[in-house]
Amino acid sequence: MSQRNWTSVKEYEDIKFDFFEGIGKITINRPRVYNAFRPKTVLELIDAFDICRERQDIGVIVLTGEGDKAFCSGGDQNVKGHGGYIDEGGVPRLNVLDLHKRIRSLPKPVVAMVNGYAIGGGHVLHVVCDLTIASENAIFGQSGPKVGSFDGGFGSSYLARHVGQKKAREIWFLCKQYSAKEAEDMGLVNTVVPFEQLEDTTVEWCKIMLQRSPMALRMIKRGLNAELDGQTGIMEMAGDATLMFYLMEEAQEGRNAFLEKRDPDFQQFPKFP
Ligand code: S0N
Repeated sequence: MSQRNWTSVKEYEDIKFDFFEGIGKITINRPRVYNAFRPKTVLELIDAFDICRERQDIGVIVLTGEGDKAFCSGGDQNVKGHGGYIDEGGVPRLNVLDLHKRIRSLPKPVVAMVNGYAIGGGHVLHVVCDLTIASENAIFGQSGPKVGSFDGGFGSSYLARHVGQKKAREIWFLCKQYSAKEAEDMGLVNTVVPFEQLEDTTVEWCKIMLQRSPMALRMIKRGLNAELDGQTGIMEMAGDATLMFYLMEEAQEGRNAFLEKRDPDFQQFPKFP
């Protein structure tokens, strides 16, 4: 395994957030509970993803779990109470849904680097990421109907887009666990590598994406999301079309004419077939 000088971006209690040559690496750091998340973990993850969105020097984000046992085992059963996962103020929350939305709308590729169990809500986390690179020891599965929860949102519908309706129902109804190879065969992960090569391969894939056009990657992610996200997906894609329009002289002519108190001259711009 190559050694990399990851530098810490920000200190948190439940996660680690590091940077290396264009890559933001976010690690759920609760190995004692197989990287299960509590509301605080999710708030920290949202904060780190928001920083990744803003930072110009971050082009790709990697999400992983600490250690060699688990990527994430879902919601922390120790803090599950009446109405959800209880935060430090005693309020029940399901704020992981806000994290799913963040990952989907972040206009940069997000790669799940799955280093062990991806179970329950931890499985959903890799499902919502753009790519999944798994180590050979990774194990995938939903556990909700066995442990008293379910995700009828992206965890079901988007999962079905990956593996098909029949397989998605099997995964949820039976709560079986699947090896990395089985997950690869059903289209749930992009590639499987030995554990020692997991980070090397992930960084290699990230570096390839960093060489690609960020706007093209952004628009592809928007297009693939829009198919499933209805009006919200169209809104995100249209927002980026507006961004590109603002970059064109044609839009600038409208603004300039307004500020200069004259009629705009749009006739100078081509009307493409
Ligand atoms: C991961 C499993 C299969 C590993 O089994 P194994 O190897 O036998 O290890 P264990 O001894 O069981 O575990 C090791 C230690 O880790 C603790 N631990 C593991 N998972 C959790 C957890 N989720 N919460 C708290 N602690 C956990 C164990 O207790 C053990 O600690 P010690 O040694 O001290 O006893 C196996 O551990 C397993 O099946 N884990 C539970 C998986 C689970 O139930 N996850 C929660 C599922 N539910 C959710 O994620 C909620 C989803 C949700 O809320 C949601 C709802 C709507 C929309 C979206 C979501 C969403 O989150 O996506």
